[in-house]
Amino acid sequence: MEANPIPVVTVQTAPYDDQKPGTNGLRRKTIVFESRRNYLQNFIQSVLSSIDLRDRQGCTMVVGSDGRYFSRTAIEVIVQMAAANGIGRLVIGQNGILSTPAVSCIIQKIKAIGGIILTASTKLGGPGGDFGIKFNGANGGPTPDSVTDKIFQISKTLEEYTICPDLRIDLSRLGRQVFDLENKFKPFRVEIVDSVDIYLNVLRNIFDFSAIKGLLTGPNQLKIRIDAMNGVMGPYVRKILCEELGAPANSAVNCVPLEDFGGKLPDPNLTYATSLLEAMKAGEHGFGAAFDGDGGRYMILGQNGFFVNPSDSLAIIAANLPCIPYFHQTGVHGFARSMATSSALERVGKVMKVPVYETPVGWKFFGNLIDSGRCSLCGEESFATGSDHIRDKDGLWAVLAWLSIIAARKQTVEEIVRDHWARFGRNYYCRFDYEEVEPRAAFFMMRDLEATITDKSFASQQFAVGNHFYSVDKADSYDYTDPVDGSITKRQGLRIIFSNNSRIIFRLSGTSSTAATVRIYAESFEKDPSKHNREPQAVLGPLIAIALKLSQIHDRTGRRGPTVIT
Ligand code: VG1
Repeated sequence: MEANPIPVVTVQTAPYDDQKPGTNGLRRKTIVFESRRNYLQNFIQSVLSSIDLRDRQGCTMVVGSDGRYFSRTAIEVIVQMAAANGIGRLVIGQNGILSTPAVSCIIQKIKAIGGIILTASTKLGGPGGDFGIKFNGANGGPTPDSVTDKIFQISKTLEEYTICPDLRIDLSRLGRQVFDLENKFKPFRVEIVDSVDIYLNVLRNIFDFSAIKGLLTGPNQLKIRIDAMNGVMGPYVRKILCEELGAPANSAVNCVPLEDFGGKLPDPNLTYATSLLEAMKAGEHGFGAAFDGDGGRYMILGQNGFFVNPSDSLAIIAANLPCIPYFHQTGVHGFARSMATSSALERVGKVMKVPVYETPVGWKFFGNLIDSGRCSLCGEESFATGSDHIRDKDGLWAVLAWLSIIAARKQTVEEIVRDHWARFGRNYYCRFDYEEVEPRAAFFMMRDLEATITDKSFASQQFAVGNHFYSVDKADSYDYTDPVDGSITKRQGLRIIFSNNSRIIFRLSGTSSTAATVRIYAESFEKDPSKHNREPQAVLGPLIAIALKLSQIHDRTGRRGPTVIT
């Protein structure tokens, strides 16, 4: 304990009008946090003030980061402000490192009031990159709009914040650090915890570790390659997959968390996880996976680089839940997917007689469904899957789910996927991203498109592209009513659903730090197994053509094509 109590000071500040959290937290260019006066402090004060004073006094919060540049500076400020604002205890990952699923898991385990995660997920790190702040609530999951709206309201009129500028902690030293504060009766405590242990213990009770170990060791071992992309997952991959489950040390690559992720985007898809793709194409490994910066998202590849579409991955895990011991205890109550995710999950739900919920994009919408016992498994097309074991997306959980399925079914990744298609049909799916679009151009394009598709005449519209015909079944701007608390979230994307089960969806991303990103999602269903071998983009070509024509996106944004296709 310090000899003299640490002073608590109040600092005058001026509010910002742009601190509205997006799909998951506040994301800005790092330079915005670094150079705009009190930009970080203002937002943290708004987050802390959003917690009712009675709940805040003496409570516990969790803090972690994906290790990106500026995280350490931000953690220091958060610690100083948490202390000054009456938080009793902070639990922080060693060296500031905690994956998003680990934070969610620790919040639940220790009954914390919430947690702050410093990450911009898949976005570039470093001084020229992005920085972000996610705020998860007492259930462990991303806070709903009611909370983020409150934070935004507070931030717009904020005039001061409180801080203990002299409080210093040692992020590297495991264990408890206690501080006496001026004018506070109770000491403020910080607990530095191992980044992996608590989360690992939860996974141990979910999966059959010995079955997975059997798969990864011995003469007939499955050779795996796991790419942590220099994000937060390195320590988790090493400890859990290598040390605990026996995968050889050289199966894990890029396992040192770097402040700039080695200059690459920690985005696990075919565009950015190219080194994994190349390695898998060599044919030596039977299973490959990559993670994003904060460990929520994952990509699965089979031998020779066979790609598992994330919407398919969700459906396949759903269909194979009995391979995971956890679900024998808890049962399977329901599934959920975001509206942009393919409807492959519905086909599984139908066969398993399990309800499937559709939500807007963003994990925060799954929270109520899971908390109320309606949902056991959920996911998004953006390479994210999770279950009711925690309240956030969990990339490593999904990888262990896949390994459990492989161990139980004794099939390759490709065989499992092809069997699934043969049984349920194949939902061809792809997403076009137009990044860094001029915001006004994107806004007006969406506004006009909304007018077009919600016009009465559109409902009877038919389209012919080559010899393909599509007639509109339903077109709307997607509004969501939460089945648990009845809250309504409006205008979450533009949907065109055709009578042959094909769909096109348009939406503006809520995670870009500058400019706008337009996403176009296309899906069509094919029952006939003899037609399951096609290239998704070829199959979806006619739908994409309709999408481009209706939106006029190329004319309106001055683009010739998308920046990324997944
Ligand atoms: C994207 C994804 C969405 C995901 C969100 C946060 O949002 O599409 O599925 O939940 O990122 O992901 P948007 O608004 O840009 O489409 V994460 O990995 O930062 O928690």
